[in-house]
Amino acid sequence: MQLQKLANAVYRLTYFNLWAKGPAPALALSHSGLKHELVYPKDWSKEKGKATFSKLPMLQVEGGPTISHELAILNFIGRVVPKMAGENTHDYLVSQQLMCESEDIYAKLTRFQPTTSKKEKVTKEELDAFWSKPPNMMVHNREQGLHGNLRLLDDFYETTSSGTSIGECKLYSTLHLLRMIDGSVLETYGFLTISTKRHLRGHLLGSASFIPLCICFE
Ligand SMILES: N[C@@H](CCC(=O)N[C@@H](CS)C(=O)NCC(=O)O)C(=O)O
Repeated sequence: MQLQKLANAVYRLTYFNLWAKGPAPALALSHSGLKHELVYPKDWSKEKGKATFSKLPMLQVEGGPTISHELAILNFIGRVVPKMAGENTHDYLVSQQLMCESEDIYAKLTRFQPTTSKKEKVTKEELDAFWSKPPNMMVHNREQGLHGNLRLLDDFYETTSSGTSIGECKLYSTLHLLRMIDGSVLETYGFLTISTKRHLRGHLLGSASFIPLCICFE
């Protein structure tokens, strides 16, 4: 399918009623201007076997491809709508790096943080250490805990000219996820707090609010 056709196609994003890996693509679709709808799976136990890679989120293009994996979906939206990827090299690189650092945080949450369906993943001491601050920035990044990533993001201090690139959609989705677990998590981070307030209170949450999403990590 040619890019011109993709730009005019209708998109369907399927994801669970959870604030986890669906919101960033939903935000990106919303900012992209692409025609789209957001749906929950009707009966996941029946649909799982048919879904590419057997998981969600999944983006279907009417008359075109189906894409799995959150980051692949975000990058695809950036390919169809170049302003979402970042139109100059600076914006592209900022967007990609914010997206990848945010995914690092998500991966750590998956490892440590209890979810509604899986309560105990690590010991209480390990979970406390994961949330403790200030982080020791001299140890291997997998041992730094959550605040190691937040410190690095805050120091990175870069945005794209639009502020709503795919990387920023992933970043704000991730920061909001953290704030759903602990409302004070960003208190000591000037840049992240300002950016989050500006973007989450404004159009980002507003545009995603038509699909209700529950807490996933507790
Ligand atoms: N690498 C994938 C991971 C997706 C994933 O783990 N999806 C979970 C929900 S967050 C899922 O579909 N779980 C239901 C299942 O596996 O049956 C991505 O980044 O999109």
